[in-house]
Amino acid sequence: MKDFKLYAITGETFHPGRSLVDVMEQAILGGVDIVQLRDKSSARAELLEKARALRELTRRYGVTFIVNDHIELAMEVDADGVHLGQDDLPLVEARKLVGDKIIGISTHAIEEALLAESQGADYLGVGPVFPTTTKADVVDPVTVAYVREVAERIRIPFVAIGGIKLHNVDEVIAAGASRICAVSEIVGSDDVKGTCEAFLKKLNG
Ligand code: TZP
Ligand code: MG
Repeated sequence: MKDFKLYAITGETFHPGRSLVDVMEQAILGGVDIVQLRDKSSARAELLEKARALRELTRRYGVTFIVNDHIELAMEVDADGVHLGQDDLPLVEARKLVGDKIIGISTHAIEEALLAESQGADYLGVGPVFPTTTKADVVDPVTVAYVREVAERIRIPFVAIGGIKLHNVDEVIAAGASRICAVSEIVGSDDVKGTCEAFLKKLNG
């Protein structure tokens, strides 16, 4: 997959009154290179509409587009890939459905990371690094110790996620992360573009 540094996930509850496409466009203008549609509440028709709109937006800017959970929706809109958690369809089964599209896997422990790598994941999510309220039923924070362990033992790209803010991202980078994902800090910002630029400045150190 095309390499990336800053990964933004949608979170519409963080930007009431601003449209999904406008907010994600600001993120792209700020330098985000992956956009993920993550939406746990919309019905299928609405989800499809959002996926189509974000596919059009990301294609226009040459940005990678990932759909969370919904493999067949990802195929329908020709997303670049899917992101799956430990309780979603197993990677080996998902691979049969998506072919060479990107598969990202959320991991919370090194055993999960090693397994996903050996089964052909394209990238790993590593988190939640810090406490977060963005995700319901989230597992306990994995802390930067897990980031460090993954940085030492995993060869495929990984992205740190969960409670990452401009004020704590330095710790995550110091632990070995060179790719960062954030939801609330980016899409809930009054200055989405500026926040992304500030993250990238830190990542480019
Ligand atoms: N997966 C692990 S933590 C998380 C997801 C989707 C939410 C991260 O949101 P935030 O607002 O950046 O803490
Ligand atoms: Mg999932």
